Amino acid sequence: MLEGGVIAAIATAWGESAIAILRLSGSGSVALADKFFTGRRRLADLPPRYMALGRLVDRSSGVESTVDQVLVVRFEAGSSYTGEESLEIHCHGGIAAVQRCLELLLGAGARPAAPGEFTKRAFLSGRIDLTQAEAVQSVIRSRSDAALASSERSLQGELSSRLANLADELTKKRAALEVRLDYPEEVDGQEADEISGDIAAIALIAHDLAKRCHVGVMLSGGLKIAIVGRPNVGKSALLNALVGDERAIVAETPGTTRDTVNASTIWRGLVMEFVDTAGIRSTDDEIEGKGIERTLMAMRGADICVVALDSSSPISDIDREIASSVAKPAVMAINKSDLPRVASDDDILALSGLGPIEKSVRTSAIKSASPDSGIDELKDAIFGLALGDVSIEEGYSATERTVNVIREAARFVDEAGQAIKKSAGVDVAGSLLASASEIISEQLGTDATEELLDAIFSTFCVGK
Ligand SMILES: Nc1nc2c(ncn2[C@@H]2O[C@H](COP(=O)(O)OP(=O)(O)O)[C@@H](O)[C@H]2O)c(=O)[nH]1
Ligand SMILES: [Mg+2]
Repeated sequence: MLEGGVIAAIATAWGESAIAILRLSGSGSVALADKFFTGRRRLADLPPRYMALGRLVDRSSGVESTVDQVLVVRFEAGSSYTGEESLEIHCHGGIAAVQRCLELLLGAGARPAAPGEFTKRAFLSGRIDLTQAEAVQSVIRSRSDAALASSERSLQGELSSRLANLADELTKKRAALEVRLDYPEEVDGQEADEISGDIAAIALIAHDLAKRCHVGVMLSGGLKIAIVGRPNVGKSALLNALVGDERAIVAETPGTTRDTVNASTIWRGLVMEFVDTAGIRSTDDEIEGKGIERTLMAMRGADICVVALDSSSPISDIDREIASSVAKPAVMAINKSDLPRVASDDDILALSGLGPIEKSVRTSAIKSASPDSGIDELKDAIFGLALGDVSIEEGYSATERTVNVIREAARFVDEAGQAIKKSAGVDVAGSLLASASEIISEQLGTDATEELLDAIFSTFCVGK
């Protein structure tokens, strides 16, 4: 539960910097800061959104001592980030000055803000909805221009208005079905077709939105890609080539990569995090055995796999075993394309039928500097697989939770359509649409429970 009162926190990152900013929010913030502020006028007399230069002074020992020279700006209730009376104090950066300033404020009755509490207050006062609150977090976490753009789209309310539009459509359709219930005669074939057509259109909106948000999740969280394959096919060399850096040890002796190595690169705005894994091989060497466990684990944690092959040697049973154990959408890297080809096309083709391998690219990891190394094509293939038919400009930053909510809503709508088709009745369809609209409303925050709010805001940093 949120308590009221004045909350205070450092809003900038910890460490040496030119300035640091403290935030105060809640009724009484200005009076509280005025106890320590010495300037040409009192903060209470300062026009809102104007900065005043002054000092924060500590008088607790009976002698006045300057804690730091500061710039202060105050915001009035109704026109601040939180919607409450609030204040920002800009002091010198580093650790001591900002920490002392914070201690002064806490000593005078301000409470240390909980993680995300400023944004939570902004939500509770109706300044932003839940989707926008989550977007604040993804703006902060953005690591690429594309990630930032998708976060800004969500923050500006584009995603919220699409969700609201979806909720609207659901309500309208439900109302129409309820009217239909007042006429108890059976739904005839033509009418059923019409209703299920309308429902299918709503389902399409929901599925499209879920896909766009999934792209947003990948944009902000990065795409995890496990490079798997038998020893010596060039997985470590591929990792180095993909990120353009010597991150993993490349060696001629099979089985040298015994740990997993992570490295990332940004490709067309998408952060790609590659995990190089130990080669999968039937072995009784215990250390390598652990490496294999890690491979399977890396594959589990990955969004996408790169299945690496060595085209200069015949396809083996281990290659086939690996291909059939792939459980994520995968791209095949037919590596060592600079060497004479030994693996037969038929054997390679047969591999892609064993697992969810959707594309294949010929690569030469050791010729990564050359334009025909296939490395960029490999990244493009991964990019295409991740985004599907959604373009990066259509992504909406969102959390995994949001994507699941929208997917669940889409499933309810799908089921409603099926209910109509199977003549299970308009009442069944109506209640399925009601379930869909309920969870969308919760997502928008109109019905959010305290548990949900806590789960969301506790992931924020303090001061946000
Ligand atoms: N000719 C050629 N050699 C490669 C290529 N990729 C990797 N290698 C070599 O294959 C050996 C094994 O590479 P490495 O990346 O350690 O394989 P890993 O065990 O799958 O990680 C090393 O000697 C690499 O130099 C390639 O594209 N072409
Ligand atoms: Mg290796």
